[in-house]
Amino acid sequence: MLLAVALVLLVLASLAFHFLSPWYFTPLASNWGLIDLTVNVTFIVTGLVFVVANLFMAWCVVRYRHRAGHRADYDPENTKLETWLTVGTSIGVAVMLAPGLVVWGQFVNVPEEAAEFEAVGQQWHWSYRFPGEDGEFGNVDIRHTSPENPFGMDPDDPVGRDDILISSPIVHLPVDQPMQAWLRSKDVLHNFAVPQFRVKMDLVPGHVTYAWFTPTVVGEYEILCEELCGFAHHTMRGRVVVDERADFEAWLDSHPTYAETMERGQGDAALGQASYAYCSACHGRDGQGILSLDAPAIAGMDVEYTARQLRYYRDGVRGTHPEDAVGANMRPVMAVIPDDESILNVSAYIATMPAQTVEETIFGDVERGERIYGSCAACHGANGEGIWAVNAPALAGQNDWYLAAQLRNFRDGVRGAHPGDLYGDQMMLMADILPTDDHVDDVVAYLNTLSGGTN
Ligand code: HEC
Ligand code: HEC
Ligand SMILES: [Cu+2]
Repeated sequence: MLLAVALVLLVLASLAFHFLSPWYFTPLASNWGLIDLTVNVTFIVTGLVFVVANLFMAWCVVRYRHRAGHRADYDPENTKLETWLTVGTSIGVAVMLAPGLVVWGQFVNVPEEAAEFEAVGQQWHWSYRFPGEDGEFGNVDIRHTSPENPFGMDPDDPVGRDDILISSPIVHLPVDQPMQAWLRSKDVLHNFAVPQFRVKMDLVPGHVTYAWFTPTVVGEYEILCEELCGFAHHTMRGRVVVDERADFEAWLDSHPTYAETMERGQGDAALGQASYAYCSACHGRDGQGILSLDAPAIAGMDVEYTARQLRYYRDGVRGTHPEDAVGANMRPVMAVIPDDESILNVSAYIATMPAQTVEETIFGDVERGERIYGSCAACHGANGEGIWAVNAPALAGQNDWYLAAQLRNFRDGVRGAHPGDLYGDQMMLMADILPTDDHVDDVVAYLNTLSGGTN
């Protein structure tokens, strides 16, 4: 009797959860309403079977409970019942699968009028490419990939010269325009998914896959990497902004073509040296950092990373959180190097400065720190040397008090939460494994032991 009551309660609770749960579809923002239909059909068919089977079981438990003097019938063959069950099950399965096959047919057949773009996945970052004026993509090959050529563009292919390269994880798309997304991975399996579009497709290294959709609602949506296998894919977030056509075109025009990125160069260290005189007041003549001013070591820092941080300070992405009094120090500095070119020049100079030895000020449980750092090494390198391919800076050789302050900042959302902070989510999500200041000190104490060398 108790079992029967439990079964009925199970059914009621499941139904209540299904209808009252706050975890439901996000509002639809693409043409793929049919995907919702197939999911709903599956819910209805499996839901009916679930309710009927459990209530039937509850009824049997009561109706055929043990009673003295009663014996069960033995009925191993019942053709009528078996036919009935087989036909019923087949219809149920067919109803569930048939709409899916029809929708899949549409999902893999891209309409003629679709425009194209490419989404490139890498650990743990999205970037995008548009075909440019000729409407055709240039050749790419992983063998051409380098810090100067992150898309792996073939330098000898004239078709690729006008390709437009978007190295940020934020992409804009025009509303009501069917889009074919070509999906390319630079390293491991990834998965491109925009919940509001109901679109989801794997990126497979060595292949180019695709998905298509028509964004129907202007707005901003998150791109998720829904790859389960592997490390840190949940930190791989991008954003798609659906614009009116004119806004989209203005956005696209503001990005460089491949030919333009080649001409831009890597900054002039000699010119940058002149502006460094100003920086030395806080960061030290040799870029070793000065504790009393909270200014970190910067000598030898990677050009791309330095330039990105300087643009962040300039654009208010970093150093503007109300609790970031220390970061605010860098905001007025940017008046001295306001444009991208002078930022690149001073960054190029900083990269040429020999790394300095820094003093230890934080002592913690180095062994525990080493265990924690196991989760960081995939991005920052086993020796804390930094890995340009995943945009993670060197940590070894940095002042420990500065590292600890930054980790607390990421943990508390003081750094990284600004929507323009391209990799902030990654570090905010990673800082979850450093819940207390002791964890922070331990991992920083371990970083003090690392050489930073690449071997
Ligand atoms: C008034 C003192 C001061 C001056 C002048 C100054 N900085 Fe800074 N800088 C700081 C402080 C303090 C921080 C740490 C900010 C934070 O916590 O976000 C910092 C952070 C930085 C960072 C971020 C480092 C990292 O690892 O993320 C860079 C890059 C940087 N400064 C470059 C420069 C350059 C280039 C100049 C000269 C054009 C300069 N700074 C001038 C005080 C200064
Ligand atoms: C998924 C890759 C990834 C993982 C894992 C990761 N980081 Fe980072 N980390 C980054 C990236 C990318 C940046 C640069 C952020 C930016 O450009 O603003 C960064 C920045 C940092 C900074 C700021 C450095 C500076 O000079 O200001 C610190 C400190 C840091 N990470 C420590 C850690 C620690 C400790 C762990 C492990 C608990 C960790 N990271 C795990 C990707 C990662
Ligand atoms: Cu991924």
